[in-house]
Amino acid sequence: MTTVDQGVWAAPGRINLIGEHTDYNDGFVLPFALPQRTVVTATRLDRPEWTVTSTLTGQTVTFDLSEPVTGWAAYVAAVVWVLREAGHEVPGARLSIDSDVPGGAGLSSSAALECAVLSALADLGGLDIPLEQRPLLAQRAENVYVGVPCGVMDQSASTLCREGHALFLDCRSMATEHVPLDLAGQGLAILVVDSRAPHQLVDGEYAARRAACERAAALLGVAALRDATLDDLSRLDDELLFRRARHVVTENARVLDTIALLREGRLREIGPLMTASHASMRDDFEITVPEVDEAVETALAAGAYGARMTGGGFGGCVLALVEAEKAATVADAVTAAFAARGFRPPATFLALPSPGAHRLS
Ligand code: GAF
Repeated sequence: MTTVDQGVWAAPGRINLIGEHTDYNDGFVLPFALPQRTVVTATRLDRPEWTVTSTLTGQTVTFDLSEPVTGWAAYVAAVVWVLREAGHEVPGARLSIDSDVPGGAGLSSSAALECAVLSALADLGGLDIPLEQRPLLAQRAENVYVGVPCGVMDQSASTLCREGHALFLDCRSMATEHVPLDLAGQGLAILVVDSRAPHQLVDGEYAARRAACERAAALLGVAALRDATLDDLSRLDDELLFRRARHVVTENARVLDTIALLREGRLREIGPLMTASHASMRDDFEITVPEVDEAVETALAAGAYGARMTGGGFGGCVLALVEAEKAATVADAVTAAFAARGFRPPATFLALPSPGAHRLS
């Protein structure tokens, strides 16, 4: 592979149609990439040193990996680290980073950064890294270097998604199917409501959910909750573990039901599955907050076919499947409901299935 002196690369944020907290249980997810993306302008250097500037904050960080890197630049250092660890000769680089993926909104701004940097470094160095290996590398960078125990969904979506499609991913085999998601063709829209309730994966709750799932799987004697049935769960004496596991088992089934409908082009009919997913996250997995519950209930009352929180939880965004012509009415209803409850005004936008990471110039 030939090296590149400089260029511009982009990787998107994502929204997840359905399949939450299933990825690290070897289960199924169905995200699609957003138009919002992180853009990295990069120049190769002739020494093993990385200088990273965030155009958002104006901060510049230089590192050579001899010392630990913390803060936002850790996500960049993590990618350099993981590529080196995988045996690649990573080129030094000057990187300028810009992004319109909202941070802390559950739209995968971290994965967008990792995947954009990975694309840039791979091309600058002429590194031969097949696309399908990149999500696992980026996930490992985040798990091991940054210390966030995330699954592989976000990095997969940011890397592998295609315009106009959702990505059906089996997180055990890493098999993918690009499922057409022709919202406009069916007169539909996906309205995103950013509740603006802060969301933070590193605060322990995410790790606690993951640990509970692993404990449940161990008690059931299965490799992962992907392998458990609802009947199996009756063997769990601990009521909390039972509910955590029930979320995962039922959520995997909902992803498969959703896929079956999408393959037949029956988009409107996925609404009840989305809403059931939200109820499961609220009642069994206990990862919702009043703002996202309000957004879901109001969207449904205003005519959405289905609505659910997306991402790790404890804040972040809700997506609602609506008739395109009703999107503004539903958005206004949610904004009014937030005002009535004294919540911060939400941000709303329509989600368009967009391409995964690629070189811009
Ligand atoms: C976060 C994680 F990064 C993902 O891996 C996934 O677990 C998601 O929360 C919940 O579905 O985005």
